[in-house]
Amino acid sequence: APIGVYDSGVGGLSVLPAIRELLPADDLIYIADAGHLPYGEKSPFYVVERAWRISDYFLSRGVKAIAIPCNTATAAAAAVLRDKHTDLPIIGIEPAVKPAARLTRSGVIGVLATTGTLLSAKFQQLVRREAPGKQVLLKACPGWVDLVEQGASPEDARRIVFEPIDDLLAQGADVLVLGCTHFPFLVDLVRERVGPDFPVLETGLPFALELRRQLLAREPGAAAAAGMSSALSSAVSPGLSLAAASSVRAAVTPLRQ
Ligand code: DGN
Repeated sequence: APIGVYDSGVGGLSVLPAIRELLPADDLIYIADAGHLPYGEKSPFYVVERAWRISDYFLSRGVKAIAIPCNTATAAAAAVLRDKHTDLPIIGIEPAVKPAARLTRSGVIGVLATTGTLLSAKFQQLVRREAPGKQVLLKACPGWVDLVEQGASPEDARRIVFEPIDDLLAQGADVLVLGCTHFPFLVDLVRERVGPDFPVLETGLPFALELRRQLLAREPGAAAAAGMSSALSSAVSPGLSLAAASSVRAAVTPLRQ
């Protein structure tokens, strides 16, 4: 059976290399819900409604798991989906706040994500639980999602990416968390500003590890291989760029229903 994967557009494709590497033999159905973009600026109810509709479609295709490489949809809808589909592994993604709290020396962490993620109760609990005593600066970057989905001139792209980063650096952040799966496509521009050694974190790899762990746990006799930690974090996967986003966009058919 295939694995159902969805995001509000191409963002989830930034996590695909990690899924492919860990589960090379699995079939994936990817839905880029671009007709309903951007989730990040919609109400949680809207995002839950989309999750219901998309999960029903996945069930009609007989999926064995639903993977949600979208921080916004995870925050709004993963728990609701788990209640609705109790037999199905539902794997969500969340910003790398925990590894950031371990890495920071200044005690100031910059989190870039969507408005929906940053306002969610789930994210606020994550910060309270994993970064006590740290200063967590929040930057909603709807312009970054648009940039990945639509592209922009090089000057505009730089301005859109540099502005929030400069602000976070000026306030003392020494770690950046890319808390939206669209953002790893902008890593070249982020690196242009912060340099090669500055910690820039995302959670594609731990997400893929957790997906594999849950699938293996369901196969009799395979549980031993499943003991990977979901707390790992990673630097951004190589090979992602704005140009890569535009070529995957061309290959994706948006769901319009
Ligand atoms: N890629 C999604 C996320 O990780 O939050 C959100 C994109 C959007 O629709 N704003």
